[in-house]
Amino acid sequence: MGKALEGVKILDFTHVQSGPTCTQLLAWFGADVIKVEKAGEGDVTRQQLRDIDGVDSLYFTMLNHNKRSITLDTKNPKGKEVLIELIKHCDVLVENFAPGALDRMGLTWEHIHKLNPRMIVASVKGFGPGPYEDCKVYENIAQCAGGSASTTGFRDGPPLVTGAQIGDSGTGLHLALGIVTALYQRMRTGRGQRVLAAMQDGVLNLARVKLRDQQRLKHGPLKEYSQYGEGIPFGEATPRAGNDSGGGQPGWILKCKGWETDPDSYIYFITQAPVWGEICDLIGKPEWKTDPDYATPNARLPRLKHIFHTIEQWTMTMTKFEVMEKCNAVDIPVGPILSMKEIAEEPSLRATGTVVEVDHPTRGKYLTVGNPIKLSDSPCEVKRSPLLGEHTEEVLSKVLGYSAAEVAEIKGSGAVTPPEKGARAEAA
Ligand code: CAO
Repeated sequence: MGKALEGVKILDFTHVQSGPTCTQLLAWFGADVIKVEKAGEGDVTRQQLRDIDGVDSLYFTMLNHNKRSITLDTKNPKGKEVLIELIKHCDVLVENFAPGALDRMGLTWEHIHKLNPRMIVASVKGFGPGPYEDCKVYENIAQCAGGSASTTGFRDGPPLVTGAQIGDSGTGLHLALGIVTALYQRMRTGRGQRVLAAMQDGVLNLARVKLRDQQRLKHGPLKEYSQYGEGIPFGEATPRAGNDSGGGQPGWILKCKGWETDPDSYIYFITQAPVWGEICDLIGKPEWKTDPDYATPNARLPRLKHIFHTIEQWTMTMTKFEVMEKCNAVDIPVGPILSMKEIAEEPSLRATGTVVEVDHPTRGKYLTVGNPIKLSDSPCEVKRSPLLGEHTEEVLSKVLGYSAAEVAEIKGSGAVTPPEKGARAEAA
């Protein structure tokens, strides 16, 4: 069976997390992703947060599956020549350098467009055009500037960042959609275009419901926020909402049996209106079904704290999985708080390829997150990340068509470095 993006060649000039997330997805869909890394050093994450000495970090391996790696010093004249050849051969250039870095390499949009009018140039930047466009940005800066941090956490505490990498991986996802959209448009126009995904914009897109609430505030208090029931006035901006649900069905995180010793013995419980009767029966409060203080969603809004406290007395008598079983049996939406340990060991996630075990020549076996998007006609096999420069010769000769003498000349110029030992051993 073929792959959706078979035949698409990506010049992957990305590093750290945001860009590599995007190109990894494209590789999983079948694109040939050629990662260009600094000669001798490679993507900085190869060495960051290392758990095993001398071995590519999990940070790197988990973001760079199914790619080929070529080392190239783009500041060396011969290296620049090779880069230009890659631009001519590829369909998409993806980069997430600091603002201006690509221009400083002499690769302005105008120049790239002249070299290859079909090429799509896709960039992640911290901010879009405006006062901050020249700033370098990392994950948590984007979470703060995109409105997520100010609306995350508890009302009486400081703003909080989330564990989900919505600034980096979230923006990588946005960029990937931009790229396939531009490829689709290119089928009609024959022309490449620029694709920009700014991290601030990506986070704001994911925090869209909080901008919704900002505008609703003008018309009165946000009744589904628990501070309403507690009689605490709202300020001028969307407040932090603790574990309140961001939608129209109130929810909260409740303790389950064992919470005193297990930090993840909790469940998210949603009091969805259509199953209110079932909730009342389960928790032993059948009278709430007809009591005017509890019978309708509006009547319940000022009493949410008391309601969730009462439900919690029931959830605390069972494990989170027992609560889930009882609630799902009558269609009440609940979500167990799963630890990363539980997720790593969950057989159903292994069965679907969402959690995958991969073998690596220098690291051995490790777990990774596979492709979360499943296509029925484009199966995804997760292949280990490349060693630094593992495919340099292969790309020079097979993709760019350099002769053996030309490859030797490029190597002699210092534009590329020899592949890592492990890569040589594998190739032999
Ligand atoms: N050969 C030679 N030089 C190379 C090279 C190569 N193969 N690849 C990159 N370089 C050079 C660049 O030309 C640039 O040099 P100059 O500054 O002299 O022009 C330099 O390496 C480093 O690029 P950088 O500024 O992107 O790297 P940094 O570590 O200083 O900044 C980061 C990192 C992430 C803050 C910045 O890249 C950034 O803001 N990116 C955009 C937003 C983003 O993606 N942030 C998320 C990062 S986490 O996912």
